[in-house]
Amino acid sequence: MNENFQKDIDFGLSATNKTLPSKYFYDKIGDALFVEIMNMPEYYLTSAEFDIFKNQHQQLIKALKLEKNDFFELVELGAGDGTKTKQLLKALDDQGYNFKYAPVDISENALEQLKASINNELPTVKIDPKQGDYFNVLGDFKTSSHPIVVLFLGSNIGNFNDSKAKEFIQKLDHNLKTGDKILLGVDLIKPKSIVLPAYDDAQGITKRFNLNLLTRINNELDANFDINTFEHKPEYNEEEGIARSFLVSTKDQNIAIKSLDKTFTFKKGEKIHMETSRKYNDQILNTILEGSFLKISDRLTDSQHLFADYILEK
Ligand code: AVJ
Repeated sequence: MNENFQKDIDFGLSATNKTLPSKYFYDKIGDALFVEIMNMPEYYLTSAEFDIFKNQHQQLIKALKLEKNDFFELVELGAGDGTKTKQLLKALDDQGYNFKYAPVDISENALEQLKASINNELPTVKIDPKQGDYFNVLGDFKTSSHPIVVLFLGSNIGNFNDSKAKEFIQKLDHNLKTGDKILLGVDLIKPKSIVLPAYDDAQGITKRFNLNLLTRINNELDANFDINTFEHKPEYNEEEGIARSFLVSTKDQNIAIKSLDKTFTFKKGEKIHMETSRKYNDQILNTILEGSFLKISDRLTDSQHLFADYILEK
């Protein structure tokens, strides 16, 4: 991990347009800041998707075309704390569906907490957590004879640019059988006046979330970023439907990263691209699905039409 981290940071800061991978936001502090983000009034994504899971679980179950007596597996990629999923699990369990829940997460700690909370709140739900990178565990599905439903919620796919999203969908497609499904949660394209505040909150939590990666580089790679010399600047391009977050250097400066034995030069006003958060509609999703055997079979949105959960069927 640390070797990849070091390589990725070096690669990103050496580029003409500096960039850092947002997947490295999530250390212990980053995880906690993301929980704060999900609770911010401006961050509508989490509550909108929760609204779907809370109020439309029956429609979800119907759209997934599940059979009561046939055993199936719900695999959740990047399960987190499972707040939304628990709504669905409870409904399935109450109605006597025969299934097991397999949350996949990189964080062993997150999985242990999730398992404990499921055992406590939904003791009759079978849970089989898998620790690892999404793709390491994907290989196991293909050989399974029972139907698989993959949950990939929270607009996590939004962090991929379109070619990475396509690659991800292709890999998923290769690991699924005919009839298997994906429940894909995405943020919908909408006006800037709604999207931008979600990444530029009044309390400055998202700013701390971005700056935390510089602190992480300081701590783990022995660097000397002064986080007070970087401003948080998110943008949203309404035509494209893409939000991007940047940190902007407020002065000319050199940053030394000792473990790389390198110095990086920043001009005043120079940006580091920190994160991409792509928003979707049917057309964009269909472009991503092109070349795979996956088709959109249904779509549920929250009462305000901010967020969508798509059902993709192979
Ligand atoms: C977890 C990737 C969906 O892009 O909206 C929240 C992460 N970044 N605020 C998103 C995030 C800044 C989030 N995703």
